[in-house]
Amino acid sequence: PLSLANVQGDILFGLPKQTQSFFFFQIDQVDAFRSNLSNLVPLITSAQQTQTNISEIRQFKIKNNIAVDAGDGEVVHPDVITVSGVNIAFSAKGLQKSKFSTKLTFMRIGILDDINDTLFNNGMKSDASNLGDSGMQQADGTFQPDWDDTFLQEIHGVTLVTGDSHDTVNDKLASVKDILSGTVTEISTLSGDVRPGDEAGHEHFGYKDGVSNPAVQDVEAINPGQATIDQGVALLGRGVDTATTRPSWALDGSFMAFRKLPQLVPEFDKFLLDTAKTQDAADLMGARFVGRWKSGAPIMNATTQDDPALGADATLNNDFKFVKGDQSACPFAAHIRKMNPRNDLSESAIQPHMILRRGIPFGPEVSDEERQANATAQERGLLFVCYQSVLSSGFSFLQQAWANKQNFPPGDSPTPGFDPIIGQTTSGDVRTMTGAFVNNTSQPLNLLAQWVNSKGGEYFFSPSIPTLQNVFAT
Ligand code: N7H
Repeated sequence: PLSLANVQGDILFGLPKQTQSFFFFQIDQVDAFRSNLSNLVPLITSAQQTQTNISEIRQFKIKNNIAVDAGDGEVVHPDVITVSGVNIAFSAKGLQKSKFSTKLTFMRIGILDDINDTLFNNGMKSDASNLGDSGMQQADGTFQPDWDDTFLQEIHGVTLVTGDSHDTVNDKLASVKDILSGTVTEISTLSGDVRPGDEAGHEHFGYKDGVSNPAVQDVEAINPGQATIDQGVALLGRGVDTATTRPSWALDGSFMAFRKLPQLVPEFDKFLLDTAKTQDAADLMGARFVGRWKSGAPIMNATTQDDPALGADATLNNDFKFVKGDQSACPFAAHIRKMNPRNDLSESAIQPHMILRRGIPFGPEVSDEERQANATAQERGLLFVCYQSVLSSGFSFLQQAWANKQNFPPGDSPTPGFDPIIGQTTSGDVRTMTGAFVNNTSQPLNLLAQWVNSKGGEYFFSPSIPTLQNVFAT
């Protein structure tokens, strides 16, 4: 049976965080790196430790009358409790470099150790054009995505450091760098922060995030309406994943998709107001884009206005289904309907595509100047992270086959169109959707712009702690 002590904490529960840094590195000295890794392993936060941390934070909040968070890794309020977390993950190039994978002979037991995930083996850059990222076809036939320099370089690994404050995270990150020093080169460190005050837990467009994540079978209690996924949808070598051939060291690991997703917030708000004319109508249209109001309340159960009590109640805020073939209450193309088409498809058809989301916002709050100019001057958005056992069923599938597909959910009339939040066109078509206008749901809306534009990322493998200790480290 699964032991929570073996799995890295971000996968199953989400490391608690007020702030988080992602330290992207290249491995220079393989043998020395592997030896230093053995000193890093004691710092790695397991799912068991994470579960304890989250329950301590919840107890503390209840005792002090602080609202308990319904979402993605408990948000730690600064100066309340000191907590930190460390996880580590490797790209395919990183594993090749350290001679574990892929299609290279596995050094210790002499088997061919292909981890058996083509998207992982090839890296995210090879997937960029399929995902619909903008970029240029090169003369040599390769696609050069319009990404930040960081992600155009060869990244071998990433260390995730989370905590209650910048001081905590910076101290912890300094220890990590110290342990790995001389064996890795830093490519870049990206940091994200929970938004301030009442916006805590909300992404930059203003919507509560981390409301809906599936529960993993036999790991978590579930709330009404929350899906339970087979352990093998999240973890390699478990449950349904045993059908795929994996090297033995892959057991209890998970693929982590990382994406840097800047968001054009004032532009998004201006589009809504220009299109809907009044602020109330703009708020409703925004909620119809997402499928939830800013509080997290699902529009299926709060059709005309936000209901903050509903948004905050974890026992109610996932307890809804869409009505197949009907977009009067929620557009077919709404982000949460595209990403989890409850009732549009059967439960068994959706389950293999479920992911565990662990992102964090980055960048400053929108300034008065940006608000007045309706134009972004400072980069902000989401450092998107999700875990799954098969990238071509999880992140990459959701982006390509559901968000970017105009006729998904299938069989609906009028055609749903693009996910207005994350849908991307691969052909340079204009993005349109139906269902945005509550009084005429068949009227198509030309979205005019794209407000989330990927600046890169990578596919990583987050190994089990025993594998880090006994196989990767020496
Ligand atoms: Fe999404 N947003 O603010 O609009 N997302 N998302 N996402 N997303 C969700 O249910 C957002 C992105 C999923 O089970 C909510 O937790 C933004 C990518 C999935 O009902 C909000 C960005 C992918 C769900 C947002 C972004 C997904 C989900 C509602 C990028 C995968 C759960 C809160 C900047 C390819 C669906 C919640 C369910 C929910 C937003 C990215 C997937 C508010 C701004 C790239 C599976």
